[in-house]
Amino acid sequence: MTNKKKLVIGIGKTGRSCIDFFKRHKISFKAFDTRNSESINISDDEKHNPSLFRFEDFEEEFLDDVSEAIISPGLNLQHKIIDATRKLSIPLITDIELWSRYSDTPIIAITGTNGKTTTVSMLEHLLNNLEIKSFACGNNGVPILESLKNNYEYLILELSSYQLEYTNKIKTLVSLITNVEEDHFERHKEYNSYLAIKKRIYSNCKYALCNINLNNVMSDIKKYKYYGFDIKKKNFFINSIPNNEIKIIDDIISYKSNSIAFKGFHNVDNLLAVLSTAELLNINIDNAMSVLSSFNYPLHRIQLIKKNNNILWYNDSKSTNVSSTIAALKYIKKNIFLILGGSEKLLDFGKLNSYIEEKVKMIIFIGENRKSIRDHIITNTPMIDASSISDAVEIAHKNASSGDSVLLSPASPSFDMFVDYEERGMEFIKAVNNIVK
Ligand code: UMA
Repeated sequence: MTNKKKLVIGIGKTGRSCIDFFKRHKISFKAFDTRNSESINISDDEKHNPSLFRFEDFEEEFLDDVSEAIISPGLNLQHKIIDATRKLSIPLITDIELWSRYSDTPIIAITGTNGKTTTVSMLEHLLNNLEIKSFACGNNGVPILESLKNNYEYLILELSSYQLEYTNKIKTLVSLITNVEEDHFERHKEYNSYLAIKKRIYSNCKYALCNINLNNVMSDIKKYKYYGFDIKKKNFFINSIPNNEIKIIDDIISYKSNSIAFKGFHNVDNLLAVLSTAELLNINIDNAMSVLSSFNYPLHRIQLIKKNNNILWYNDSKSTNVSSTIAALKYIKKNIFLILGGSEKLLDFGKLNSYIEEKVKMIIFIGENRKSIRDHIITNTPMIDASSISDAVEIAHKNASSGDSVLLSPASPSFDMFVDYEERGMEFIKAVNNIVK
């Protein structure tokens, strides 16, 4: 009888972590990626080993000895490999389900359109600084199987809608949604199906945490131990209870003797989410606030990179949807040169109109979706096309004057011009350092 194998579908970060795991545990596997072998990161041995590694296409016999398939989050469910596995009744799982067979470390799972990685990083900073050994993983770029190399008290798992769509009930201690704005309609089609996928995070949780703003669409999850966080009319809610001792003055939030600088009110929501989670883990606000005052925000999020001739230059390359660009436009007070655009995503750029009218002095377009954005924007604000990031920086440099801010906040993914948002942000920083002197 043939030795049955696991099939890894997709050889990106997730697939690679599965392959490494199977190798470490001497579990037989084979792998498939829909892309050409030249366009992914594989060794020569893997490239020339067709019995175990296939690219672009496969014949049905390739699946004959497969017992189970592990699917990557970015893979399109319409691909024929999915049909083929279903036809042969091969179970499809994700790396998260695979992980759960080897560990029962409690999970704090976090999803949301924006603020996921910031919230996950804040919580990881908090727990580790209190010597509660924790590990942040998932959509933040660290596949969950990596966590099996050490022992942790908690895993802080960032989940995208892509991961939630493919994963069955994930058992969690805390499940948290930061916010749900329009995003990823190219895959989930419309808001309600995107929201329904986000809510899967609660399917097997002990505590359900959510931004109070979403209360009206969360009635069905109130069967869990449900708590809300939010700032409402200057009241700060932690686990649904208003806290009168928290105060905000300018960009500083304080509680008793501890203060923390924050960047934009969206980050107050993120902080309240972390304080709510901390409380569920029996960490009091005093302790949490004192540790969080040393937290540094992740890069590429409204990151001030240069001040020159009283012009501020901000890198917000992480903005891959309209609502995160709105958050940046709310944060910067006025006179903004906005660098906008990237790869195509079905979003309503018209939502930017009122902010553009109020604050933006010039829009500089980069990326392939400039026409879609122009079609939505109604404004008298000058709009100009740039041929590259450095061209956009040149244009802003020539036109901006004292008191202005230049903001790269594309409201779009980066894949038309870059590997990812980090590369886009680094290119921007490089161009600013070269051009603005
Ligand atoms: N792909 C193919 N053929 C394949 C497999 C993948 O064409 O056979 C394509 C996908 O369509 C996608 C790309 O390759 O464009 C990467 O897909 P993947 O599933 O192999 O991705 P990984 O490299 O495993 O990275 C994934 C997450 N990426 C996606 O969900 C697209 C990473 O999130 C995550 O950090 C990583 O797992 C570790 O958990 C990135 C992301 O862009 C940051 N996430 C989206 C977001 O945040 O909006 C959802």
